[in-house]
Amino acid sequence: MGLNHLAIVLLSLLAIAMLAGPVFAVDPPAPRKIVPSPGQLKWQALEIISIFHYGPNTYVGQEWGYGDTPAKVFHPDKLDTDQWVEVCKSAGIKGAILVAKHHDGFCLWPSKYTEYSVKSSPWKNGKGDLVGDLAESCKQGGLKFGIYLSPWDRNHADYASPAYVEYYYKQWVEVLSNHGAIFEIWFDGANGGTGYYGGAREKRSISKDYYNYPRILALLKDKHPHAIAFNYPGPQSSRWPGNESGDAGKTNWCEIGSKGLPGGGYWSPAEADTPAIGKWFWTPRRKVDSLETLVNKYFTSVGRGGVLNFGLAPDKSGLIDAKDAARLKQFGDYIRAMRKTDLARGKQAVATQTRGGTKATTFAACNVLDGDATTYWTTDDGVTRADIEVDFGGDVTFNVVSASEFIKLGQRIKSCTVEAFQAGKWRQVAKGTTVGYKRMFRIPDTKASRIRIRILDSFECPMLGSLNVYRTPRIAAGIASH
Ligand code: FUL
Repeated sequence: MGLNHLAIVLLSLLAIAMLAGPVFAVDPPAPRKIVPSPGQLKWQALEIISIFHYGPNTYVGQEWGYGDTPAKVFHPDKLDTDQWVEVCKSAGIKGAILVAKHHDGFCLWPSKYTEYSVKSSPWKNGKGDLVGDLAESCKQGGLKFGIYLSPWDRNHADYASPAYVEYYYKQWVEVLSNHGAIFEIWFDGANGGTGYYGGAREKRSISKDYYNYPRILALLKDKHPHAIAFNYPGPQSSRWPGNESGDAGKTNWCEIGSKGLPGGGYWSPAEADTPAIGKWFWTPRRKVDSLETLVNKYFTSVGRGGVLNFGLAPDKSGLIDAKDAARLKQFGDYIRAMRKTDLARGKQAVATQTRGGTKATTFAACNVLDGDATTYWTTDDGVTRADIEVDFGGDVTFNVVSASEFIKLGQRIKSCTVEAFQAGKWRQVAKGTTVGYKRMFRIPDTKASRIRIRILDSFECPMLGSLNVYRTPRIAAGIASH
C-alpha cells in the first residue's frame, strides 16, 4: 500500500470513529492500599476445599492421639486416594489438604527423620507414602493439593527443645519438595501440653515464637510462591474465623488492620473449617451431618465471603465411608442445581451512578450480569452510596441474591440492602454489612420483576463484579429437589 492510500484509510477510520460519537476514556479507580495477592485471588475462587484427617487415631477412635499408639495399628486394606478425590469432585471441592502429621506425631509419609511413620506400619509393608499418593491423585483429578503438619508433636522426645524446631523444619523441607505445586499449608493452633514425648509422658509448654515460623514461610515462598499459609497473621495467609462450624462471619473484612478492623495491615481472607462428618477423624460413632447442615455451612462460609474447608475422614479400610460419600454428593448436586440457572444472567441493569457518566460503557451496570469476572460496575471517585438495579423483564421467583465485589482492587462495601420490586413498590428483603468476594443473601421464596442492591456505605467508590440470582432446590428428606 502506498503512502497516499494509507493516509486515506487512516482518515476514513477517523471519520467513522467521529461519526460514532465521542469516545469516553475513563480510568479505573485506584486500588485500595491493601489488595489480595494473585495467589489469594486464585485461592478465593476455589470456594470449597477439604482437609483430610487419617492415621492411628482412625483405628483407636481418638480425635487427639497422645503420641503412643503403636504404628502397627495403621493397616488399611483398601486405601485408595483416587476415591477420596472422586468424592471431593462430587461435592464440588476444588482442593485437598492432607493432615500429613497430626498432634500425635505419626507421619503419613516415610520421613527420613523419624521411625514413627507409615514406614513402621503394615500398610504396603512399610513401603507406602500417603503424601505422594494423594498429591498424585489430586494432580490426576485436577484438584489443588496442600499439607498440614502439626507443630505440636506429642510423640517426639525433643519436643519443646531447639532440636525439635530443626526436626520440624526438615520435615517441611521433605513435604514441600517433590509433590508438585502446593496451594496451601497449615500449621494449626493447638500447641503444647501433655504427651508421650518419647516415653517421658509429661506436660511440656513452649513460647509463642518457639517454632520459628518465618523460616518455614521463607521456605514456602521459595518453593511455592503462591501458596497460602492458614491462620498465620501476615500477607499471603488465610484467616481462621474463630469457630469450627464453617462460619466466616456476617461482617467479614479481608483487610486486617489493627484490632482486626479494616484500614491498613494485610489481606487475609476467612477460611471457615468444619468437619463435614461431625468429627475430624472417622469413628463409627460419628453423626453424619444432614444435607441441610452442609448447605447451611456453605451459605455461612462461601456466602459470607469465605472459603469453606470441609473436614473429610477416611475409615479404617482407607476409603471414605459410603454414607459420607453419598451425603457429600448430595451436597454437590444441590450446589450445582442452584448454580445451573442464574435468573439475572444477561438481563438489563442500571445504576444510579456510573463511572464517567451514563454514556461511558467501560464500567457500566450491565457488567455485573455478563458472567465475566474481569468486568465490573463502579462509580465516580467520591461516591460511597449508589443503587444498582436488575430488571428481569417479568416476574421471577428466587431465594438467593448473590453479590460480588471486584476485590482485585480491594474490599470497599460497608453496608447494603437488597430490595425487590413487588406490586409497584420497593420492599427490603435483606440487609447486610460487608460483601467482599461474595455475599449470598438467602431469603424466603420471593416473586419480583426487579431487584436492587442499595450500597449504603463504602470505603471509596463501590465496585461490583457480579450479581447472581438463584432459586435453590428444596431439601426434602435429605434429597434436594425443586
Ligand atoms: C484443630 C485440631 O486440634 C483438630 O484436631 C483438627 O486438626 C482441626 C482442623 O484443627 O486445631
